[in-house]
Amino acid sequence: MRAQLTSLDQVCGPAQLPRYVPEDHGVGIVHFGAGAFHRAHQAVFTDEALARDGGDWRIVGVNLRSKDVAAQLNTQNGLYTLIERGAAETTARVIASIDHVIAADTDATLAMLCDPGVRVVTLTVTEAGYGIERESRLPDMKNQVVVADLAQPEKAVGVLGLLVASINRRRKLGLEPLAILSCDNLPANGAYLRDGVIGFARKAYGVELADWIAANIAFPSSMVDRITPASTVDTCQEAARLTGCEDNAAIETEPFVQWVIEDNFPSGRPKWEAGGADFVTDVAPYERMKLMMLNGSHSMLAYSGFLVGKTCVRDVMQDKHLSVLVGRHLRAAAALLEPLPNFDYVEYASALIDRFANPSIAHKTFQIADDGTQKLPQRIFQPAVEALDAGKDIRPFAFATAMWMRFCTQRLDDDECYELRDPRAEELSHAVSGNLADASLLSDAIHALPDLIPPQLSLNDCWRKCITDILAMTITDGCIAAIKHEANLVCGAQDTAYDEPMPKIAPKSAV
Ligand code: CS2
Repeated sequence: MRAQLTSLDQVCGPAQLPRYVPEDHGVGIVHFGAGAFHRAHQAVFTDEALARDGGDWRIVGVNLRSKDVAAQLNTQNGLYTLIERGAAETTARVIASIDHVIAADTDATLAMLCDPGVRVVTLTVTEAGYGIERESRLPDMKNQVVVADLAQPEKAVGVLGLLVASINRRRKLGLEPLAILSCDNLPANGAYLRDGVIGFARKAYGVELADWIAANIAFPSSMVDRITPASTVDTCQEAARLTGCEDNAAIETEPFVQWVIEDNFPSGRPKWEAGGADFVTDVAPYERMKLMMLNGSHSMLAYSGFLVGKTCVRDVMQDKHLSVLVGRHLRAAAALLEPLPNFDYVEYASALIDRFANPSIAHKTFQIADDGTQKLPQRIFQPAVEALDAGKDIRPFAFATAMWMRFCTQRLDDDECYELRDPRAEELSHAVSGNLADASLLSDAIHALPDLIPPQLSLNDCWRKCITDILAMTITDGCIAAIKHEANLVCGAQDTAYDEPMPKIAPKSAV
């Protein structure tokens, strides 16, 4: 029987070991949301920064609900195996940047956030995890956790409440100001979190603390990228092969990794450049590109792929019809982007296609399909509004939206049902019920949901007609037929014509 990974001395396999002694470094970062993505991304950049530049920058994770990851990592003294699966080879390294993880414990979280060594807070809590209203960027009073935390701010259990309670205490203790860095796929994630935190502080503690936060706490924006499927039994088996140890916290990811960060850290930061992070003055163009191209096409392919039985993104990319639609979506999104100096969207799109097709990464379409109401506004609806304004083709965005609506019916063509995992699932199910067989009624009901599809789209006849037509075809002829029909529109020919390689991507903005 293998020993469990609890110390670096036990590792006896090809996996690389950290090039520093973890115990020599103190904690400087608290991270909210220590799931697979964090372990494949920020923790790895920090590992590299510790190796190359040292410093007291180890991480304490905070998971607000789940206790599983904390239990796994804490048993292993924070150590875990990172498996990088390229199309041709697999490599592994043991990451030691996480000190420990706190699970669902307000006192321990506040104590850690008020540790004088902590100067940076990072977050990957998903689009749905902030409790901030999208439009107003104020605390979301429909969110039960936000409401409860506002009533008892010192007993907070949510992101905003814990951040504000700790800032209030740190201020009284005279500790260094924090930089709070959102790493979720949201537009202007820094400003979004800043407004939410300030709004919460104003309501819970009053205007003085709110003003102090506005003047002292930094909320840099950042764009993060690394395709990271949920770990499986295979992941742990592969980790065991590569480290000689049992590792219940192992994760697998692709070789590609990117982090673009606004450089605004009042009390210092790790040298994340060591891991390849780019520090820029304006993250917005990178964020738009990633949200609209990678995440937009991801959502489109996840809904349409799942509906026709494609379990993983790589399976979608093997499908000649769906891969044509991925190419179309990438071109349509790229055509909305301003040119970025020294950056080629055509190359970016080709690299995305290769990453999606990576045969070694089993990224589930059902996983990406989660939380559509939280993801589509920035990935699909906003680009659609921009396309309308610019007189460009809205069809790719309407197609993605129609496939999401069809997904919301929770019915495959053969009537098999599946779970709808979305914070607004109840509202969606209510909108869908009774309208399953009528595309027009179904689309009306979903368009009528508040704060979801922007009025520029819902009041536009052309948009509404595209959605109804596509949705109707999925209902009457089935999803496979609707996808084939759509791909034929792109290729302007019959089914067989696009055995050819995908047409070359040439967005206007890139040339
Ligand atoms: C995906 C993202 O699950 C999803 O919605 O689109 O998690 C995607 O894999 C990452 O943003 C890649 O960086």
